Amino acid sequence: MDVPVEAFVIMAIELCPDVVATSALMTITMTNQMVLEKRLHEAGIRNKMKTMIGGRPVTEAWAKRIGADIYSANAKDAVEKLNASLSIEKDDKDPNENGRQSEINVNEGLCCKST
Ligand code: B12
Repeated sequence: MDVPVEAFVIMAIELCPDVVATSALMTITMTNQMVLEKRLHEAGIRNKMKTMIGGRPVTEAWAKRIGADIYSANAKDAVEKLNASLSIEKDDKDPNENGRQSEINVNEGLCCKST
């Protein structure tokens, strides 16, 4: 089913997920991945999450061009890249800080709304 970009933005604000992943199976729907990047920036939450893109016509070059964090051509590679990306981020954190996941629990998913 085609999901409107705004639905991704609303859910991202609501849930503040670690990653927003989108699949585009057609060249004409790829542009929505670019719009999503822009809308997440406009909502002020782009730096709070990773974006990951994939789908038949999608390429690494497209990911670079639109500013998506992670591209993958298949599910296995996607999981590996995401795990690597998230664990690097966690390793970078202050060990005394519980990280965004705890923030989400404390704020019941409202962490993105507070900015
Ligand atoms: C099944 C299918 C349909 C089904 C979809 C059923 C459904 N509910 O999902 C139906 C019949 C509805 C359909 C309709 C249409 N389709 Co169609 N469809 C396909 C088909 C045969 C398979 C797609 C699929 O599901 N593959 C299985 C998945 C698992 O594989 P995958 O997409 O390659 O995904 C892998 C990777 O890309 C990656 N990946 C995918 N997504 C993501 C996301 C992330 C975040 C990551 C990291 C990785 C990742 O991981 C997956 C596993 O390795 C493709 C042809 C093809 N070979 O891709 C055409 C295809 C996508 N369809 C096409 C077209 C044109 C259409 C229609 C416009 C036809 C029409 N005129 O109505 C409509 C559009 C409907 C719409 N609004 O989207 C074209 C698109 C051409 C283009 N370049 O834009 C294709 C490529 C066929 C072709 N060669 O012409 N389609």
